[in-house]
Amino acid sequence: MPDRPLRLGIVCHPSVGGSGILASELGEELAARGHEIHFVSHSPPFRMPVDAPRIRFHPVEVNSYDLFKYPDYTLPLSVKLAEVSQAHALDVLHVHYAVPHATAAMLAMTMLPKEKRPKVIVTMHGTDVTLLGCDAGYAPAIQHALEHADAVTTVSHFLERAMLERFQFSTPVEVIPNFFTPRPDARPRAVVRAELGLADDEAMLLHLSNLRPVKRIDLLLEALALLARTERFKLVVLAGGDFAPHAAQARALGLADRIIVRERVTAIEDYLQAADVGVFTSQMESFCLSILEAMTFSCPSAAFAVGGIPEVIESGVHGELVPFGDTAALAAALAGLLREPARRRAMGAAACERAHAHFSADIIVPRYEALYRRLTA
Ligand code: GMT
Repeated sequence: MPDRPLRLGIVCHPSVGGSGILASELGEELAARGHEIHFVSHSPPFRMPVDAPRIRFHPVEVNSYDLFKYPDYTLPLSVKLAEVSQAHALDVLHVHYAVPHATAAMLAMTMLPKEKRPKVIVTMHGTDVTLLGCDAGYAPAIQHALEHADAVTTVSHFLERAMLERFQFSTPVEVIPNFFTPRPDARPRAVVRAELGLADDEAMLLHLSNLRPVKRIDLLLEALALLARTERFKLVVLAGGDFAPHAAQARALGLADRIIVRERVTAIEDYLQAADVGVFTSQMESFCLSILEAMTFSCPSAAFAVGGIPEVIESGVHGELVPFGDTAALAAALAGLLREPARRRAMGAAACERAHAHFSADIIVPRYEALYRRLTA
């Protein structure tokens, strides 16, 4: 008899950030494979499909009370998780990003009779280890929640090592890398380039991120100022945050008319397929979903070799990696890619092949399904 579809709860931060995007896409893929998906968050996740079959969204209502200086989200989330787990007889509750989701899930389980508790999986995404994991106000709570989960996953071996250095717990850990499935209905490359006002001899560089401090937009602009001395290009920024704080630096470096910002774009595929090179300057990435998104469109990237990025691309094969902070080396790597279109295309093709072979939904989603099945067997 075939395995019955599973009833799965997914908890994530809904804003533009890697963990929420990955969680939304995982939910979408699992629903397409016949499972019933229940997203729980304070707002619908950024890339969650609306009106898709077998996908439901359960909002967490956060009230503000005069007594509290700061509104509390963890308790209403835990109550909602207990309610949804029981009402929909969830098999698994998969929480993405430990804070505060893993603690809320743990608390929710203690509100339910043992036989009604779904298995809890915590996926660590990055700053829940590398930033909050170093904060004395959070670390003990993260460790406690990891100890009480049924399974923990991380998105790279780098993050697994970082997590095991910081936290002691006995729950089994599995590395399941990120995946990306591009949507098909992209506008033609020429139409997108025309929309952006790109001349025929102008290269299109692409940066996608939430622009948080860890993305080091200051270094991105420094590298591009060096590149601008010799190359013709425009940088398109698909921004999940406000670019305004960086505008003064861009102007001071003479880059103002070379930067095009598009905010909260959902059809990222339009821009990915039109781009020549991706450029990323984070000081830390556990994986860097944006590099993978570019890879699936045969777009090689230049980036700093930090965190899990070298697990995603090999320098010189699928893109170029340079030491963190070396903006001159980054500019030189970018100039090389722009001047040698044949090498750039070969790297793009290798990147695309690697994305499909290692980081596609067909490879990764069955690994999550297998984990769910093992836990619920
Ligand atoms: O940095 C972001 O874009 C947000 C952050 C998140 O958790 O939402 O991203 C982290 O998770 C992504 C998905 O697993 C990873 O691809 C990113 O590398 C990771 N970011 C950091 O570690 C800084």
